[in-house]
Amino acid sequence: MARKERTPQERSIDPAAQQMLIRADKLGIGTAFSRADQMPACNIGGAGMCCKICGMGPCRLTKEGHTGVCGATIDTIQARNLVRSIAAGAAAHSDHGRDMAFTLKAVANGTAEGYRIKDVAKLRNVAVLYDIPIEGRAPEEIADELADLYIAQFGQQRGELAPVRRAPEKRQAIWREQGVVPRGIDREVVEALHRTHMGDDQDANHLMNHAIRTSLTDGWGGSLIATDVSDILFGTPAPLLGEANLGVLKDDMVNVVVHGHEPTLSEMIVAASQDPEIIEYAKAAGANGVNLSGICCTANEILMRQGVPAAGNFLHQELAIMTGAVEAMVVDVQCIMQALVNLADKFHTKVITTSPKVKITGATHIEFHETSAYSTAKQILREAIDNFKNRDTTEIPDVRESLVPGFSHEYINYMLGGTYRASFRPLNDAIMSGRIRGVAAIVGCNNPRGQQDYLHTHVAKELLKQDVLLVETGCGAIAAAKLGMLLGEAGLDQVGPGLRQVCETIGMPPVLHMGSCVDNTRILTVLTQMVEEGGLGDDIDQIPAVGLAPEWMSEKALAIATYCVASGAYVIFGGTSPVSGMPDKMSDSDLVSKIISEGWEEIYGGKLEFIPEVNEMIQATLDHIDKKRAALGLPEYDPDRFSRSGDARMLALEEMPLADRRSAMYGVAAD
Ligand code: SF4
Ligand code: MSK
Repeated sequence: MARKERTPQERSIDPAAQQMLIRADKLGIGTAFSRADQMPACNIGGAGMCCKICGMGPCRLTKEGHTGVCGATIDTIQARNLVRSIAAGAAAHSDHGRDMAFTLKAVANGTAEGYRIKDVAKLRNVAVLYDIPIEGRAPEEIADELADLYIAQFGQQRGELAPVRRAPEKRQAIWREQGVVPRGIDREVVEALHRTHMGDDQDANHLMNHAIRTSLTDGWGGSLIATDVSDILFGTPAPLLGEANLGVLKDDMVNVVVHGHEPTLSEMIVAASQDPEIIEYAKAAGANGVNLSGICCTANEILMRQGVPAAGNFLHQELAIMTGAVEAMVVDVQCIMQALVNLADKFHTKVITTSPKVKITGATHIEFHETSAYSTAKQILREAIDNFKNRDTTEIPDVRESLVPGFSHEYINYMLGGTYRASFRPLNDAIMSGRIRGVAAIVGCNNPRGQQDYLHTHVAKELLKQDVLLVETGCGAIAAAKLGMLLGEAGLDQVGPGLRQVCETIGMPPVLHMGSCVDNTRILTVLTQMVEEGGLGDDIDQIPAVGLAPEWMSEKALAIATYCVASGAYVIFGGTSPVSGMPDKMSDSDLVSKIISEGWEEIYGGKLEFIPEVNEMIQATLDHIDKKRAALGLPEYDPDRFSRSGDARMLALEEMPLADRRSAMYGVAAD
């Protein structure tokens, strides 16, 4: 039976999204939101109890004691399904990392058109981590050796993945003891597929061990490589002023929206959009130039480094086209809905696929290679400009928010201690004193089965009141941005007194936007540096910290969760568990759920839980933080120990309406 159709307000808390959903209803156009309403979720598949890996099935196991035709149990089937998802997520992130490493190699060898090494300091710092000599060598020489080392991680067959050495020593020892240190990225992903082929690994515990090993190829492998190389080539992010939401689209300009994940093409499009030749071409077409914006993590990549506005997160991809004002949506890899092509047909938008790995039936394909990057970027922009004349009526929601993104781990280190004594000491001290109760990372996707952005932002607001410092990435960060929560000190009146004092003293916002989904590795680096700083134990699992993905939907999210758990974190997901196994109590099997929670906690100190109810999610976060504080012997959290801000400027700001506060702080014009 189809679910009841939800109202626009029930589908999203975002007024821009609501406006576009009303427009969709008026025009009789479907979206992911309406399709989610019409498509009942499958209880059996959703709980991981359906196996279709061989032609004797599909086998749907619905009762305790049921087995598949081959005799596979619910536990085996759930574990196999989860391992496959984690392998797919790790593969997606890692293949992104591989392409970045190849681009670094091409730049080092002068064969990549338009690129250069922008952050030589980061290149040198990363090279030193792998004992690559840097003294007296040109950046290209160092980059060439680093690229070779990184490329080798994918095909390595034996030994240990090199970046694993960047984890705390105690953590590395746990992984070695458990035999889960990855040998090579591709090897572990291939082995995950082999083990889960019909008639192979059929022991849930043994399968879940490999889930850990596979996920580590992502967090301490492919994703980490992607972040390192992106910083080296395009610059390590530092705070700047940006804007988010559909109101960043412009009626008088050619709107080009870049969507997906990789920064290689989007960085070139940013550069090409400022080329005088392209600006002239746009003017000749009757527009005032090219207006670039992003969706999903491509948005985060160019927002963090260039301040290019974000048109929105995952569920905004269709809504951007719905404005009628987008000449081209340029996509690379991951999180791209096939629905875009049909939707674009109803407007004038061109969907342009660019990756050799991704074509979508009906889309225009302009393949991108780093050897001709700048020329391709200009060709894509010309296509968009040529399409400007086909624009019909538009409706751009007048909704946008300012934000301050750009908190790389390097910048956080600098911000806390200053150039000459960069250190995590002030953060550790603030946690130890109880001014900051703990840290939470709110990351991950949107899911149209829930109310867009509600869980992300509600959890964030409640944790801030409890003096929990927040770091955010991916679509969660864009959700917070759209609600004005990444506005630096302007949001401090929403924050508990201790956290507020720290933010005012250091001059940092209470919600730090750390980048895209591959940049979750920045969070691992911060946690490692907090351990190295001392005072919060000798491993990541001892830090009062929690990871949350309240609106997750992708397999990449499951890979991220698993590598964070393996690294010692408590990770809470909203929505439904892919291994719940008990919809309507059809089965009592919960072995895999127990392995990923209690089982992993016993070994790794971290655990993965699925908690759909928002208040329970918040309470579980606070309970875990307090438990870790107590284990470290830190004072019990007491909000009354720290009084209201004494900073007169802050108190004056607090009295102002939000729009005035923004203009007072950033010179941003009030709406
Ligand atoms: Fe069914 Fe076993 Fe084949 Fe899975 S592997 S589809 S459980 S017969
Ligand atoms: S884009 S993986 S919806 S965060 Fe990274 Fe957003 Fe999730 Fe895609």
